[in-house]
Amino acid sequence: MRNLIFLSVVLFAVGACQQSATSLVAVSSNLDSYANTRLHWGDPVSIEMETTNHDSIQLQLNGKKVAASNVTLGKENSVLGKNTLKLTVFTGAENTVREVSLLIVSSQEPLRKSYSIINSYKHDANYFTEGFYYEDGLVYEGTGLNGKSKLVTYDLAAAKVENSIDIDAQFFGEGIAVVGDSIFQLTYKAQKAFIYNRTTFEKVGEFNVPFSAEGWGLCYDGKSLIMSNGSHFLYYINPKDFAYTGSLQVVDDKGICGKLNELEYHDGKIYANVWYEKEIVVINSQTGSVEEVISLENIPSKNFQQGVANGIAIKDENLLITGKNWTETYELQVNDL
Ligand SMILES: [Ca+2]
Repeated sequence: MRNLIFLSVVLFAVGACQQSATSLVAVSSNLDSYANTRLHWGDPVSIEMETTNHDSIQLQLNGKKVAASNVTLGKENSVLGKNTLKLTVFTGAENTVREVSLLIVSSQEPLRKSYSIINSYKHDANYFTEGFYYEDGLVYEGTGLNGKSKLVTYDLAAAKVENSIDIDAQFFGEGIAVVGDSIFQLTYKAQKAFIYNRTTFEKVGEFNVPFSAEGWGLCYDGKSLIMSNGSHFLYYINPKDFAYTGSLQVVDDKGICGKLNELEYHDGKIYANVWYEKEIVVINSQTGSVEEVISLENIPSKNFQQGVANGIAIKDENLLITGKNWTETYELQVNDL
């Protein structure tokens, strides 16, 4: 929030305000003119309105009452992405409501990051990659498709499987996240997630995703599980009690950034591949702004003929990228990862 936004309401009380409260109230405003506008933090928003015969008016931004004029908007009362501005005109027992969705986009074009491919490793082409994580020489991978879904860990360099567990055929495995001694694994449409002991792969629990959504990607920021569902929303879940704790909308300078898929968290940033795009977006985990883009155009195109780049992991200060049924995993040295 660099500048103040003043929301000014110009109220023209046309006609006799002392008329009977049962009279129909007429409201016209410029609210709708903001429906198809890309706004930025710092832009002035000025609502002009005319009414007849009203008692009072109220403006709410994202459900919170704001002053009718000279209101300072900030991160505390608006978000990047879609916001709801609601105008209510009270006349006696009658309420007239006007509502508009305000789209606030990022003010800066994402930086396009350069990188070098410094290594490649064998990736099992049977793996329909849905979740991907790396630590201490080991890859943890969750795979999808009914009847083929599994959780597997293997040595990255030797491609030697250390542990593997098949998922019941009724479930389609999705994103995974490592939380301490546990591995969490989402499923696609069942709204169910499984928890495994990280060392033994023994299943130690499961829970229902606390809202109605498909499960796509999953990562962990040290406090919350972060889940994607193919939209531009990321959803936060407490891994201790499985409660929904909030969401983040992802936008760039042009608009919402949807089709977010596999996720990885690193150092305040969320890395996500965009379904069927050859790019990784790097998201500010506080604001949802896409600040950087890593194009995967330099990765041999044969891989994308097999499937989407649905495996993102951090290896030290490098990025590991693989995809559904790819034969290789690539290590990318990215400038300032
Ligand atoms: Ca990942």
